[in-house]
Amino acid sequence: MDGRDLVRSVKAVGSAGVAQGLRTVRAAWRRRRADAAALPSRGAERARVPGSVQGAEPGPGGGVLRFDRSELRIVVAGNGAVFWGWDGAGPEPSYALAGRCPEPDPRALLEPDKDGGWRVVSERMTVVVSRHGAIEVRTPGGVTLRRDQPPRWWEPAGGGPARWMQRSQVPADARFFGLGGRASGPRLRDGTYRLWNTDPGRAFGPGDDPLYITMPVQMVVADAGTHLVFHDTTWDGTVKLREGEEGAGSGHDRAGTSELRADGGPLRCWVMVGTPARVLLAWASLTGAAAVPPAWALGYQHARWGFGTEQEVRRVVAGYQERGLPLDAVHLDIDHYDEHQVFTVDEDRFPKLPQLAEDLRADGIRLVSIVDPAVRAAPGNAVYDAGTAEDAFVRDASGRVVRGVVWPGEAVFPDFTHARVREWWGELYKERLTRGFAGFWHDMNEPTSFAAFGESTLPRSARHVLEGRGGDHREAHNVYALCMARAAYEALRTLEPDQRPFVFSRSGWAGMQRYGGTWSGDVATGWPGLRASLALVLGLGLCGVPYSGPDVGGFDGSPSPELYLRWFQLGAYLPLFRTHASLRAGRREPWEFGAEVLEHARVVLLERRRLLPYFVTLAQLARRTGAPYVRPLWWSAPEERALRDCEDAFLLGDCLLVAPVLAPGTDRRAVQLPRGRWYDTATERAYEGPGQVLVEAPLSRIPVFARAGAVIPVRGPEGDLELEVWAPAPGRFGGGLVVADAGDGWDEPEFERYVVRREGRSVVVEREGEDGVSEPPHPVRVRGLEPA
Ligand code: NBV
Repeated sequence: MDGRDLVRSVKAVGSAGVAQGLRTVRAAWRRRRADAAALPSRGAERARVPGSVQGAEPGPGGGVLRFDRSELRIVVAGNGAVFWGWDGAGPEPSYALAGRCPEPDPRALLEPDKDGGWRVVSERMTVVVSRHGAIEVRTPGGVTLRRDQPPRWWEPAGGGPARWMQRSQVPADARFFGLGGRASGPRLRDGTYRLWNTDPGRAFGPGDDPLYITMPVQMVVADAGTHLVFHDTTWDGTVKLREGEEGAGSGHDRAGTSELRADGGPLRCWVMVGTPARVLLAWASLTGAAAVPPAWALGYQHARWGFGTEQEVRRVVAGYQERGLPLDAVHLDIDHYDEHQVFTVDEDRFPKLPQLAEDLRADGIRLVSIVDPAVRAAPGNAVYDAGTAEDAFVRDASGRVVRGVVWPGEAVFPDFTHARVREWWGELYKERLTRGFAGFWHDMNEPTSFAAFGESTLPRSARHVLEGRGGDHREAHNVYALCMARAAYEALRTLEPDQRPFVFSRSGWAGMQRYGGTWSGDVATGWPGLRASLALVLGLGLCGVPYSGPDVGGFDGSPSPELYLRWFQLGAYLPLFRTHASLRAGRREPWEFGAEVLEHARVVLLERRRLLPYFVTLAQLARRTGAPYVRPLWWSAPEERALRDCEDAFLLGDCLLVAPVLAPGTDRRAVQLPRGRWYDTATERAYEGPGQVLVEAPLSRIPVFARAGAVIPVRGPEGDLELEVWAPAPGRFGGGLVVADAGDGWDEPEFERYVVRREGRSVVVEREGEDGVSEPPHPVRVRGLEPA
């Protein structure tokens, strides 16, 4: 490290100053030394491929194929997904799977194929394995969706984990999505994407990769069909993507390629085939249903790093109330802690927190607390003392507790991969509940530990329990936050059994939706950051994480009034709608940007509140079906290429199409409409898709379209549920599902199904039940009918 690095590291930790800077230097050295001692360099490596197939053993749902130097296990599961694992890898254990692996599909059989290969035929796909171990996934109609070449391994001659590589081909027209939260998406362009959860250490933009959530989950969309592939390894790795090229009818297409390299872990994967909806349903059945946030977490939330005092919180809340602006939650950041120590409160600046929480609660506003995993390593700090007694903290290979540096200074890290530690940690949320907090915001859990040089995380050699199997940070890193979320979620279920927990986490991994959602992290203030906000939400949704949203206004600096407003207008249609900013950033309250912005922001807030029942419905549907609230335009028509390439608009559920403004100086914009009739909700003017239309996008609003025939549950003026129904085109039908709010507990809500038909100049709306149709139990307002 040179002097410049030192200066940078001191700056990076801001006001904590020089002492903290020096700690980060020491921590970086410690990290380097620990890894050098415990992780021998790989040395000479032997490369290996499977060789030729020697025999097959059919089993339930598939079977095992024996190759010269490896073994391949294939199982088609009852949910339609197919699993295969090399070198004897089975589906379990896995951090991604929810509970036990689905049962094999007894109808899927392993049979000989031509040229000495084998195949497994199932209802949704055919998997063909060549004599040398190439694997092809075909649609039931025989079209190839993916072809994996035989994998390769590199084994260190002196023992240790084998690295591996899997190269795959996809159709020339295919587009890639997913891989966790990628700021450059949602369509993943050619490039190399790393699989290692990373705090970029500064506000990020579309060019920054990787970020806090990485997942080996790819959604591949092609004319021939959509598939999701999940390589179930938590180890560091990369995915190199290259989109294909079509030879314009010349017959010389170049296939798209995806090349996955992992530093270790089993070589195993799951593939799901079908429509996007089917694929995500299968993914959810594999990795778990998404937690449904309490209704208030589907409202508008305001956060701030640096409220500083209770009075300031009250002042800001009063600012919303005086102006008649709805507000559902306030988030307290690390500055409310006593010297940045988790599970403490600075009693001087926040002397009556429970009172504050109670007062806010009386006004319908919940308090949310940030929770950082790092614990200040100082005897006398109760969490440190208890964790030490509990032997809860991560140790290095020689048995010493690993020390890193985070906000509270020298810090230690709970090992969340240990059930006992999760239980201990979960109990600590009792303190938060007693203070009056109703929700939890997990930060810094990549995990981040500041380092003056090298990676800002724990040493790779640090030991983890990994549910009793034992291993090191190379394997545990990517699931650290997932396990932390599990600790909180499971504890909250016992601590407050009649409330659905609200947990959202900066980092995570496949399956994190079981415990809650996430947010953008420190998205840079600027138009590119605004675009990245949408990319992240869309990409995460396609990886099964439906609840997320950006720091509206961006994390750092000060957005222009225009940028702030456009961000606010977008944020209102995303699941997590939250303004937030850094300690030294400018204000983010809607009245801080002038009278005009305030008026437009008020409209936005009222509209979000009006749409709350629709968000409740979408949250329930996400739980039941795996479909994210926010979906790419190609969701229902992946074969429409113009939709596949559209990245600046999205579907909110089945009913709405939102076309945010993502560039300055805009007063109109082009919108790509999917097939069918769409109404501009502001003017009720009807447009016929598919095709592109140009619509007004004045500063006062962003274009939002409703699908003809849609039934949208909204909050009426008295707070009751109403149905907003958009007229089907003449001769057409419509309808949809509405899930009424059954409170923030665990009562099963009722799913109401509506059908809509057009009868001449009028629209008939009926509820469909087991004993036929009936009048809707809510007031109905029909929109979009052209005047007589
Ligand atoms: O806790 C402070 C911030 C928080 O406001 C932000 O939302 C997180 O993403 N936190 C990061 C740590 C400091 C980042 C510079």
